[in-house]
Amino acid sequence: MKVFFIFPNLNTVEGFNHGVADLSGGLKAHGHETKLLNINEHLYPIPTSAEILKLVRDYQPDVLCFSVMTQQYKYAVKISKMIREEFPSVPQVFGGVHASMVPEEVAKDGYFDYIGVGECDNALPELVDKMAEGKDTTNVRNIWAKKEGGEWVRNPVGPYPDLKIIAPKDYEIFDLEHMLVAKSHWLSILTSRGCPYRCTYCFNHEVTDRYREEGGFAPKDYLRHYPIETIIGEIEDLHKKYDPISMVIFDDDLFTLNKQYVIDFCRQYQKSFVKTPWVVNSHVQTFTRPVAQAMKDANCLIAKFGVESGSHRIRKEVLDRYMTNEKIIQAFDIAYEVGLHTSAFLMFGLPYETRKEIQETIDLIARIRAGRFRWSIFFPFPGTKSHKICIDGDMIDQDRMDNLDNYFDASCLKFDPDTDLFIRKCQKALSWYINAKSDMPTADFYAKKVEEIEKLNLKEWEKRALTIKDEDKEYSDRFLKEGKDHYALRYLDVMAVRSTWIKWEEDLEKEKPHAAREWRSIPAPAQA
Ligand code: B12
Ligand code: SF4
Repeated sequence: MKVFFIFPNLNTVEGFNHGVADLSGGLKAHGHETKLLNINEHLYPIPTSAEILKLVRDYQPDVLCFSVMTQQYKYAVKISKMIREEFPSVPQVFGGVHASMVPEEVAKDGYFDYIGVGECDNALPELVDKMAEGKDTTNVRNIWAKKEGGEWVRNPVGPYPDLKIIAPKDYEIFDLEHMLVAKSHWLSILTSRGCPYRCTYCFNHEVTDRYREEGGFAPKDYLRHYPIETIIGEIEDLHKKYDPISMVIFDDDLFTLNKQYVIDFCRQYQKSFVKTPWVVNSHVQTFTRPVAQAMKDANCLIAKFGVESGSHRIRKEVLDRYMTNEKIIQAFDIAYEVGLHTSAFLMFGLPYETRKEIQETIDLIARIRAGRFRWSIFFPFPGTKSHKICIDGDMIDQDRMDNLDNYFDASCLKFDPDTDLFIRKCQKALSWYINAKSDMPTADFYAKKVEEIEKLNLKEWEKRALTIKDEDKEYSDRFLKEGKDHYALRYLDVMAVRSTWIKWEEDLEKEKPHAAREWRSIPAPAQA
């Protein structure tokens, strides 16, 4: 069978989709053929409707498979309807995070013929096999099937797929060469699936609840690692095929969860011919000194942490994140002691968050002196506990939510005007607020800038907001020349990077232009 994947991925990062790579690998192992339409403006011009239809016409698929996150749902539906008009008999399967979170809503909308719920590595090949053999397709675990008349058969999920035996990922379905160039030669890899925590804004608690309720599968079984040899093999193969790779980015929810796995992995990585620096998501609760040291010894460059909020109350009462500020500070200190650069993820505009509590986040980031930080404005993903918190508190401005296709631009929660304005200011100028609270030599300068913008009302701010990015660059260029430490916007509009790193990167570029793989030979700044 010919299976055509569509990955709508607009107005967001040009990410690799591990789910599609896994599913395509599984389908190929069952003898099927696959193709992907990866729609992302950073990678390719956005295809017109006519171009999408032509692609489908040229490929003549037997099945269409959509892999979709929540904020892409509306766009996916638009494409689905358009294809359906010309190809009414090609079955359409809808899967991905949105399907797993709110399958009932997708079923109610009724646009698709099948909905994949949860991890479909075994289910999708089984479904496509059955289609090929003309067998009954309404009894596949993890797959909801629409019968004639529109009624749905809701099959329960099957066991979590065993990562030790699933088919190899199909990296080739992506135009990886092209993607790597667009992503500064950063290669995404996944070494595990699952997370034991239950943060209210994340989809993991919903996944484990569904697997427990529908199949009796224990939450602990959600956590799985690929065998280390498999991952090292993948990384080595990809290095041989796609040269140069400047950084390996491990996309796992939580790379440092299993201490022994990390230590063993680091040992194996050191033995490999691949010496590329790497980046991981870590967790302050599981980031111990031996783990950090093993990572550093194996050429890890950046450890990223979800800090999210500096307010203990918000973390505990709204986010279900039970770490203390001391624990957060300790994790960052460990990273600096062993020489790792750090990155902190932050969120603001959280349910019931006050202006004072947002300020606590600013203070904490200034205190821990993260190497970089990236922020987002809270978005209540349907199906999560945080969404329920917002519904129960009547906090969602539905119009705003319906028109938001990302979680960077604005809040869709109803805040009082003062907090709302503060959120808007932080959205553009968070790094100025953090610089102002830091102990860096530029703190006074940024404190004056903050004072300036704090005086502006909404209308005045809307005008000033347009110049913040250029102003930030101007100040940063000046301070870089003067050798004065500060954070500046870099890479994204919602990321600020410490000037020690910016300077390091600039020096490297001067010294070894484009010799990305050589970067490792010059130690990166962990912390000034
Ligand atoms: C790795 C990762 C990334 C990577 C890679 C993204 C990717 N698409 O693979 C990067 C860094 C690029 C990324 C970016 C973003 N991410 Co992200 N990411 C993750 C993370 C940590 C793991 C995803 C993963 O690879 N899982 C393992 C694979 C195998 O699972 P999977 O992709 O879900 O695929 C399985 C099933 O969904 C299903 N399936 C998938 N597609 C299809 C299609 C069909 C037809 C069928 C039947 C089944 C099916 O079968 C697959 C195999 O088992 C998850 C959290 C998590 N634990 O999943 C967040 C998560 C998916 N990300 C999230 C978000 C919000 C984003 C961003 C929007 C963030 C941003 N603002 O930039 C962007 C969006 C980019 C994009 N559209 O891909 C949210 C999504 C929430 C939602 N309800 O939509 C999650 C769930 C985290 C959270 N907040 O809860 N992300
Ligand atoms: S620790 Fe990260 S991946 Fe795990 S539940 Fe919380 S937000 Fe999700």
